[in-house]
Amino acid sequence: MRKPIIAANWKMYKTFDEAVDFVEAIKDKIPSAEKVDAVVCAPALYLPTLVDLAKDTELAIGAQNMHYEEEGAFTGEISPKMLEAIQVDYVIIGHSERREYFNETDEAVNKKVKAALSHGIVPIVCCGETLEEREAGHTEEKVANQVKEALAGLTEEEVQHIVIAYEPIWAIGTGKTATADDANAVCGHIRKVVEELYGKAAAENIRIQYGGSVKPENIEDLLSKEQIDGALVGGASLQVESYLKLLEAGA
Ligand code: G2H
Repeated sequence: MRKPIIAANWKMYKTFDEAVDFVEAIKDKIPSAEKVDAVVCAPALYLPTLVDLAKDTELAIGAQNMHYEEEGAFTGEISPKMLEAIQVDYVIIGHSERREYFNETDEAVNKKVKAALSHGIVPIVCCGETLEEREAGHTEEKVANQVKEALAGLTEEEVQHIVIAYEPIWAIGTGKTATADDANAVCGHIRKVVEELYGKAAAENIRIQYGGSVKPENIEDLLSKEQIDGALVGGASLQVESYLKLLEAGA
């Protein structure tokens, strides 16, 4: 059985004080990590403080992006070595907003996935189709290609440690959610792609989240599906009550 993983993606929201208050408010109310992995992916600026606050609790802290190089002349960037040094557990890689607004390519995503793994950080690798691609019947092909490119060159062992987030772009922040059956079908297709590339064990162990307007009202339906192992949540992860309800649904 795969353990659900519910990850908050705060994006570029919350001041420092708001972030600290949020973690203070939830840290002792999180369901056991034996039942659900609870993650908050916060703005980079807040990571050391939040990691410290979350120490000895069931909450894990993640970054929303990183560079693939260890260090170098890359003004404004943050490296996997830096994240590892402050004990960040997860990093979101290849979110559609980064692909769209920051020209992140499949090749860069692949380098970042490898860099995260080599620094002991679990990458949450995002994939998903546009509305145009969905309407043209290209959803499966699009996500299969993104997943193949993102995982290229990984070992069977490494693949089992990553998390994939299927996020149809048309469902992000729009209030439109894929139906649970549609999301389940695409997650199942992604698992099949992983099986073709890395075998049955890797496919059975890899966790695949759904993301895109997940909220307390729809998460139970999504998580009841066999192929969906959790959620990557933006808007509904910003309020304490709502995030705790999402975690309860996963537990
Ligand atoms: C998709 C998701 C979080 P939201 O980007 O990754 O955001 O839940 O607001 O659609």
